[in-house]
Amino acid sequence: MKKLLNVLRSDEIDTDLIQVIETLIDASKEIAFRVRQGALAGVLGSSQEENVQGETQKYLDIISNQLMKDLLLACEPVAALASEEEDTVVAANATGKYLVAFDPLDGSSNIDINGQIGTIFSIYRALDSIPHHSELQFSQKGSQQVCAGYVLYGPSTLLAITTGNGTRCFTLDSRQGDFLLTSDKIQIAKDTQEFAINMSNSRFWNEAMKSYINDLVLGETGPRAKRFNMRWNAAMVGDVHRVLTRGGIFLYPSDSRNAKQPAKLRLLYEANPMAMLIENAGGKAHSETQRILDIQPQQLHERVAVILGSANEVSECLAYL
Ligand code: AFP
Repeated sequence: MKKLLNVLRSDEIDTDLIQVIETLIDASKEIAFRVRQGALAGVLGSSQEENVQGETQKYLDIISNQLMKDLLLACEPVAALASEEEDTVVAANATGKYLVAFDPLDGSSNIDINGQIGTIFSIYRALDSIPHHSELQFSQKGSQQVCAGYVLYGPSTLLAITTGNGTRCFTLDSRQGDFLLTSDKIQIAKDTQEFAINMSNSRFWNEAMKSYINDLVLGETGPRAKRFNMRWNAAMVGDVHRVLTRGGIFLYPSDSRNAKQPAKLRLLYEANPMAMLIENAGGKAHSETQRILDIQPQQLHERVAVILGSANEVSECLAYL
């Protein structure tokens, strides 16, 4: 089986970008080790700290974020980084060419229950026209990403990655410590009978979304005339990986729970990287109003509604909206 490094080299990826990707992979291996140690490594439970999102930080959130920061700051080609756990942009190397945005540990609510969690990353070229540590560096549209990926800490440790020419999946061979190519050029089925949404929020959705989901639940007895199944991992990496693997539609729509915060998922280090992976696998990724990769970011930690997965099913959903 091909090793990740050989695949990247055969794709003639810029050597500096390969160095950034390798640094992210090294960090994910360290995180994977601590995740698998769990309670034995004393990394479970919550700190007394809150992050910029107003969320209580799990110890593993803090450890994972620090690991990623330490390794990326020491990686010459990295100009600046942005993290779900950092209030603002962190300047790295003045001569760096790349920006890295990441969610060090997505699915934190799953940590203490041994559920699926993962690391999501997104890489852009630094703009020479503005200072590297400026937040404006990260106001590039998702379509400007040069690389996007996630590492899923599940029964096996998987890497899904794209540099714009298809989405591939690699599996960590823990004996050798290499990620080996296990799925090349993933193609998501255009149709599906499986949806993923947190149904407990249904009374807070807009009427169009309520109608769309209601018709999925009606199955063969309703206008869709086919039965649907439902899954919800409460970790985007797990739900997106299932969609990449066997199709489906994943939704986190806007809702009225908090007028100041109608959406939950973050554009920079959740929606955009996942959208690049999904589109490179033949799927679609939209907010409720536009293609996610076309969104002009306004704020570093802004949030966006997400509807992604099997192309025809996403189109069906958008028709309701
Ligand atoms: P946490 O990292 O705070 O657990 O949030 C995970 C997440 O951002 C995304 O990975 C999930 O799809 C979504 O939130 C789950 O949200 P709910 O807990 O509201 O279902």
